Amino acid sequence: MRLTVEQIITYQTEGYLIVPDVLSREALRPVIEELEREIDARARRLYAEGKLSELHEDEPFERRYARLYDQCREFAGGLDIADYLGEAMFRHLGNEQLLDVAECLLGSELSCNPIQHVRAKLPSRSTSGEPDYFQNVPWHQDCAVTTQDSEASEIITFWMPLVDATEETGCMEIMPRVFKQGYINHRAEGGTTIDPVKLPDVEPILAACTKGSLVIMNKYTPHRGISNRSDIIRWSIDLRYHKTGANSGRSFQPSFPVRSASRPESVLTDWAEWRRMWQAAKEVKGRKLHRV
Ligand SMILES: O=C(O)CCC(=O)C(=O)O
Repeated sequence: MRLTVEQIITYQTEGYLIVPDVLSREALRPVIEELEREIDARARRLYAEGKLSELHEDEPFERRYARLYDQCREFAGGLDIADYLGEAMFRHLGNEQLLDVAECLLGSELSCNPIQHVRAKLPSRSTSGEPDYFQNVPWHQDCAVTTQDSEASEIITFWMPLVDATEETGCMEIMPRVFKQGYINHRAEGGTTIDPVKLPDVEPILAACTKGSLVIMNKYTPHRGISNRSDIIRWSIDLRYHKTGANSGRSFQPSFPVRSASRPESVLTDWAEWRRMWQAAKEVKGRKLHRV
């Protein structure tokens, strides 16, 4: 899928664009099945350790993780992209449909940025009283989670839900046009968040979209994830792309070419190599990931 000129102009003037139905259910299936296998393996491990009394094997992807978390808080964490480094997820980073869209905005020399997450936003009834700023992300600009030396880089966020993202399940809210102001000061309290004194007085839009759609954002676009009032998990993946050669904002983590018109042989297709790069990066502890 290519973006239309109108969509490109909307992105360039609003600082965000919602593109419906970029990925089919079939295209998302390998990533979902891989996550299901990870969840199952972890459930069996905790069950063997006597920390779970029920495996909830019949629960679907939209519910199982929450049922297991309800039984054992240890179930949380460890399911992010750089934690389990799965092959289906690696292939997803280079998905041709996503790259066709990215190429419309960034050109044909594209790298996958290492700021990449899978999020299981639990129903808020499961987490009451336990603030989790990875699940309920407060107002921020994505540039605040990059190092300052990447200021000149265009880093574009690709956010995609693995279930329908609605006001009830906890989609994102976005402040349109504010990206034109550039970086706004952030604070570290309550998650990396825009200084409340500096928060723009702009009516946000609700970025509701169906499974397989894409929310694209400029790195200066303020956004937040609203809470999940439904009884299913709001699964999503957020990726970022930049032009090959630009500073990624995380130079100590692996970026790699995913598309190149000039040097197609430079594209990384070796899953094992990607794993090796991440494992080496994770050995180095104590790096500052956010600007504040
Ligand atoms: O998934 C969410 O609810 C928020 C995600 C987010 O803020 C981001 O990807 O930068």
